[in-house]
Amino acid sequence: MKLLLSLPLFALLSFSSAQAQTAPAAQAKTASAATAQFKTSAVCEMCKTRLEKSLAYEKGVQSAVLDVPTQMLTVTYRPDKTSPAALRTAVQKTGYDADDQAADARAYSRLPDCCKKTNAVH
Ligand SMILES: [Cu+2]
Repeated sequence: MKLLLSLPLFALLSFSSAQAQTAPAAQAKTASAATAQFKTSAVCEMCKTRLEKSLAYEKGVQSAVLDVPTQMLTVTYRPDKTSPAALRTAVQKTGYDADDQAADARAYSRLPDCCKKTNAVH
């Protein structure tokens, strides 16, 4: 999974750096994407929908996919528009833990009971 994700990313990165040497002006249009992964406290399909939607609205995010069984959120983003720290904060503000950072308490309190982190993944 990790290898499959990193291969196209590598191709994309080499493509844009090659382009940067020949046509710097074109680089902005084809800015490379980066990928970040966060371990979240998401437990169900509702969490998946909520998190993916929330991250999709974040500046610079190209895609966000949560794997419910592993609770891993994979975000593809534009490094010139956002950062892993900002994305982690977005996860927390949606009500979920992100790696070792605890969820925003108010957002977490608004989650339905089925989405509380005291539940096992279901
Ligand atoms: Cu849920």
